[in-house]
Amino acid sequence: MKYRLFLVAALIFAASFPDFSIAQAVKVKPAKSPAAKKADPVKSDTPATESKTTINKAPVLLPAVKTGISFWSSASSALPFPELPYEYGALEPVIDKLTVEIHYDRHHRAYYNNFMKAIADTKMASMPITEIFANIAEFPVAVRNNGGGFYNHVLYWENMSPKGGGEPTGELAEMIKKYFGSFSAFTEKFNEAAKSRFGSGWAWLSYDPLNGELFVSSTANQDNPLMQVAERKGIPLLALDVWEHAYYLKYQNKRADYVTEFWKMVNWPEVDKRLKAAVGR
Ligand code: MN3
Repeated sequence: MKYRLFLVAALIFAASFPDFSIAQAVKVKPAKSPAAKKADPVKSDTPATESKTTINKAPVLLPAVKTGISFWSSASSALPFPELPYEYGALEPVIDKLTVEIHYDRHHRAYYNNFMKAIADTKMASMPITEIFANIAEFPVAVRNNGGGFYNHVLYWENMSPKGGGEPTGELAEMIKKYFGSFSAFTEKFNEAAKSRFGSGWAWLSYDPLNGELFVSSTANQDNPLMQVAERKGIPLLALDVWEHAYYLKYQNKRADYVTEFWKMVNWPEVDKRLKAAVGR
């Protein structure tokens, strides 16, 4: 029933933006109430990104997260800063309380604040963030870095849970087996992507709507698979932040240990929800 509503909304949305692919017509959930808190902008550790501008018109892909597709499909300037879905110390001992607090309340919030500043009074203010990502080569690098930083961390926080860990079940488990051979082969591939990303960046499990495959990739800085500049584009299902700020206090230079421990926190039901929304079921 609600899917019919989603479809209508998606069609209206698509009609408003004729350049969009209907691939965006994925499920919409109600957005959480805005909970943006004011905070002093904190200096971000976002580096200048070397702008590799491969012009390739990607379909606009709307990912599904708890914050909902209606959340991401609204005008970017109207997006609130989502609340952390648990307490700062909830991921201990895998990720320590101070790291989560600094990471969420300073780094993530700074990306959000800087993104809002970068799009203010521009045509981007009224564009959904996914549309900005799909055309990212046209926009200033501050939008790429801070918009990516804002979006990526929302997925990261939501794809972890104090009750996380174990293995996925159902369709997600079946697709992982189909495309990677086994769950352990998948985690090995993902770990390798996370560990071998030179410098700062992200590791991803994504769904490719063009052929229905799952794939693992990594991106530099705050790029993500929704961006026009991504080597392989898809709908992000699982995100792992491998910037040093995500793990350094506890793990220091041992990124591999952080990556290994991450699996204990993965919120598989959330990842499964993203898959279902991406596939369109
Ligand atoms: Mn981070």
